[in-house]
Amino acid sequence: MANLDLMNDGELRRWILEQTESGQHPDQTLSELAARGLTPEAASEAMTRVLEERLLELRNQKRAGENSVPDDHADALRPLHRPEPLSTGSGNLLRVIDRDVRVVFRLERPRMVLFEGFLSNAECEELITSSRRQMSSSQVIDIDTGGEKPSDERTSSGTALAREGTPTIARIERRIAALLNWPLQNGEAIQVLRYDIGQEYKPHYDFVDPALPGSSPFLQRGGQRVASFLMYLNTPNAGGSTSFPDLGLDVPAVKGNALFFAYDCAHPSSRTLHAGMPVSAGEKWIATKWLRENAHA
Ligand code: PD2
Ligand code: ZN
Repeated sequence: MANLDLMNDGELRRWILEQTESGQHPDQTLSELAARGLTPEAASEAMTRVLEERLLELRNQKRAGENSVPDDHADALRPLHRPEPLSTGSGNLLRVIDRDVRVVFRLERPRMVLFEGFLSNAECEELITSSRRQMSSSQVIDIDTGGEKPSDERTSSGTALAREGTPTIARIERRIAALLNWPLQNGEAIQVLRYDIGQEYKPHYDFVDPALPGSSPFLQRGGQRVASFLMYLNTPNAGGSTSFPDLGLDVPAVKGNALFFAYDCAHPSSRTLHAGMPVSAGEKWIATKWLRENAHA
């Protein structure tokens, strides 16, 4: 890379686009900019401006019918309309329909909030008891066919709970919809997952890559995923945190807590790479609700 000091705006723009299009992680591009003297704020501002302008350019090209770049590339960078949790105002407590929920922390990019006491002990226990009998090995989406397949990346077992299938499920789903101000119909069925010792979900994104052929059936039913809502149903004896390698953040699994995070686009620049860390003692139970752009019938 040429010396940044000697680069004009156009060269800087070209360089940022080259790094991004070659698949370089945005954090790496940001650190290279910082290493060459830009403050973190200026580096982040330059990246955001360049990528947003490029996105606009791609959209305009598409509209003008001169789509010389593959459609799907623009699709991954398309800004997603996503849920925004209720605000607590100046405190950290929220009344969500029937429960007092406490905000433990909030992050701006990616948008993430950890809630304490989202589920009662009785709700956690009921979800575990009603799922225990119907667990099977967890699967991942098959990017070639759009079906599902087992994977060494995800070694838990799980089950899906029909939307509004019991009064408890319906109550929890209404609470999620109210907290996130997002239609209940735009939520997938809750998945309950169990991890035994050594089981994990290796780093992954929860959205699908629109460029891959297997993503079409997934996207046709409700559009892209825009956010994840993870509810911890027990506190494992050791291990089992949810970790975000790009953020250096590790969220411990604590019974009743819920972790929300949203993706501003279906691309690694959303900084939502995350993993379910291996359980090292006891077992871990979670319930996950993924939110879609549109109704998920
Ligand atoms: O179990 C978890 O903590 C976890 C972490 C990341 C679950 C998922 N992702 C998932 O089911 O997508
Ligand atoms: Zn995940």
